[in-house]
Amino acid sequence: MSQDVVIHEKRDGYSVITLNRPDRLNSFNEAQHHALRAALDECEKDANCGAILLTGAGRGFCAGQDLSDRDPAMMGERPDLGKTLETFYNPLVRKLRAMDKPIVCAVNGVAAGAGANIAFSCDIVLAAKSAKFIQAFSKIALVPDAGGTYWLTRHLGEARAKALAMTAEPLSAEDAADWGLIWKAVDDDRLMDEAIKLVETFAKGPTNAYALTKKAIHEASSNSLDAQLDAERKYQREAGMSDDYKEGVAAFLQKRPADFRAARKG
Ligand code: T3D
Repeated sequence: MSQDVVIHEKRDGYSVITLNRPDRLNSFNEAQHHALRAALDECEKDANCGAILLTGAGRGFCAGQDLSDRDPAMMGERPDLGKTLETFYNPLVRKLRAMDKPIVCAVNGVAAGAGANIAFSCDIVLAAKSAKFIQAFSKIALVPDAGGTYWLTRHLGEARAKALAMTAEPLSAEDAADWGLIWKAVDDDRLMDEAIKLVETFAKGPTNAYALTKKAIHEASSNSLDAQLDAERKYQREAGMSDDYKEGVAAFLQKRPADFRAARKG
């Protein structure tokens, strides 16, 4: 029986999606792309899913493209990698970015090539202290993809972006956190507990406000201050009309914890 290359567990208010090809460090073949896309589509449509946790099985998070599917000895002609990006990696990054639910990524081990950049495409990245991020592309004569040139340059600036991409030197989880590329590096044995705590908080939280916050922050990197103030006005107007906002303020005034999930159910 073939194993599930992606495991999708639906829990109370959130989903855990685990890349599951541990013997290949969860590198992507087409089956894993399709399964991950299906899991994310399901989360998107599921009103009971308020947050997503993405992680990897075994000792790695994801080693990018499965290179055994690119073996020159097996391929008749040179591959059109632009096509594979357009078919698989680009839609994946766009989907993670546009998802209206928070996505927490728990990087449990090495994240290399597109695997690193898929992690950076999530909203909040926690990594085990033993994990490393490797822009492995230059080792096989490729260019960083899955948003790598974007994330590295935005978060780190050109100097560090170019050095990481051109040397393929591993970046430790702690340096990634110190450099502002991820949220936190945590002790290995604490990683899943911390990540679950976070998604549980998001699952109980104001889903629509999170979605609007994501949009506003994404727009900030290309907006002027004026345009950003306008965006904040637009999103705050929408947030202020929500049942979640009514519940948040009522709970504050009544000195009790807010119950957004009950408020949304009416
Ligand atoms: O092609 C397109 O469509 C374009 C898109 C490209 C996106 C990309 O991601 S390109 C970059 C592809 N990824 C890499 O180049 C990384 C390759 N892997 C590594 O450099 C190393 O495995 C790591 C640094 C990630 C980890 O090293 P280490 O020493 O901890 O583990 P290992 O022994 O190298 O790997 C363990 C096993 O996983 C091993 O198999 P084996 O010997 O036990 O049977 C290894 O071959 C396999 N593995 C690791 N990465 C990949 C892989 N198999 C296929 N593809 C991989 N990417």
